[in-house]
Amino acid sequence: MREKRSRSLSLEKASSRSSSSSLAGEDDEPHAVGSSTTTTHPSPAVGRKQLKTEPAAAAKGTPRALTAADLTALQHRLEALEPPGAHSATAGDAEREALHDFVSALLTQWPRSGALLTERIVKHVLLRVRPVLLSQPMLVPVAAPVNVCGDIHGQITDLIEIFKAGGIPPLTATAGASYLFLGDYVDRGKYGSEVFIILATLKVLFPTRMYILRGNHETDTICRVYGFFDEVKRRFSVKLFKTFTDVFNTLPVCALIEDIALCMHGGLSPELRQLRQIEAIPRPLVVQDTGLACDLLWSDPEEHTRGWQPSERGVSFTFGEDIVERMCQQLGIDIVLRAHQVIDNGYSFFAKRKLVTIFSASNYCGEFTNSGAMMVMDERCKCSFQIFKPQYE
Ligand SMILES: [Mn+2]
Repeated sequence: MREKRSRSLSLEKASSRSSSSSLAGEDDEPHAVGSSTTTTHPSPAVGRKQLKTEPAAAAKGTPRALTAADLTALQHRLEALEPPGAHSATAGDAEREALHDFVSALLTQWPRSGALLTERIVKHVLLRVRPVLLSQPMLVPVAAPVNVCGDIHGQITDLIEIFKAGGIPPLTATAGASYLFLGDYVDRGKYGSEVFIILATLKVLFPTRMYILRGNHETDTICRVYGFFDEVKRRFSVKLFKTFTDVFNTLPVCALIEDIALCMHGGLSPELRQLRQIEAIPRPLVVQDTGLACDLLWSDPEEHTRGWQPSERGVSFTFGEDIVERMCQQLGIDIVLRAHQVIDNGYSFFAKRKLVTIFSASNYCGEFTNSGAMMVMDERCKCSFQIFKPQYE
């Protein structure tokens, strides 16, 4: 049996604007999730705050706004990095500092910093992150506090807004929330390379503060249809696309937050009986058209249905509220957190708040008017939502 968990989960309906306002004045009535106790703690302010850490460059006294010369100097440092290999199994201090400045520049100086993303540095980050991903389990344990984000799909400005709101993970292992991304970093949007490389670099720098799950788009065959293959071929090379997919095949498919929240990109699977089955999925994994891993990446909840039904996607299944309730009980979890479906308000509840869908690409593909959302789970597992209104570029 699994250990009795010491934490319970509570959800708050809350939202904030893309301005610097906090939650004050919003609906801060706490709502219980499942059988857990409703807390009466005041809502934490999760409005747009300052970054929890300054970029490394700023900490060292250099100006925050990098000049063209600064960017060129950083590019030279990146180009000079020794390729990962037998002589550099893990990143040394100088390399970590260069990677930190690289990711800080991408997040704070975009789009000027886009030129830093050369084939050489992309390959470097991909070779570095793969062993980090493989060193952690396929069902990766995550501690609260944590910010949980859904689909990004190459929309780098949404990713930048997320980190502005939640802070860039600090170098220290103790302060600030971790991040968990639920997959679908690439395809559709223009900047899949930037989005994935930013997250992969943060994974290399903060392996226990940054978690990236696999989405159904982190797959060779899907990328060839929905844009990422063309993006990488046009901007870099077909060879580099293979390096990307070698990393995709090592991404974990599920996370478990504080033993109470099971997280994946798509949803549940009729084959899932015990969490151990997820841990046992071998890597590198080429996702098949059916089976447990396929369902975790592809399935959807469906209102007004019961049981498992064939999905209109042509892959995997939909599941009703009865399935969520039964599987929460069977697996010993309070809630399922997933992404995979565009939602007007960025998030939505299902099955009496036993399942939450989180979608983080606002104004998705320029075709939807949806907001993006990030779930903010504090150290007591109290949850609220940060909403990102579309910016209509
Ligand atoms: Mn998806």
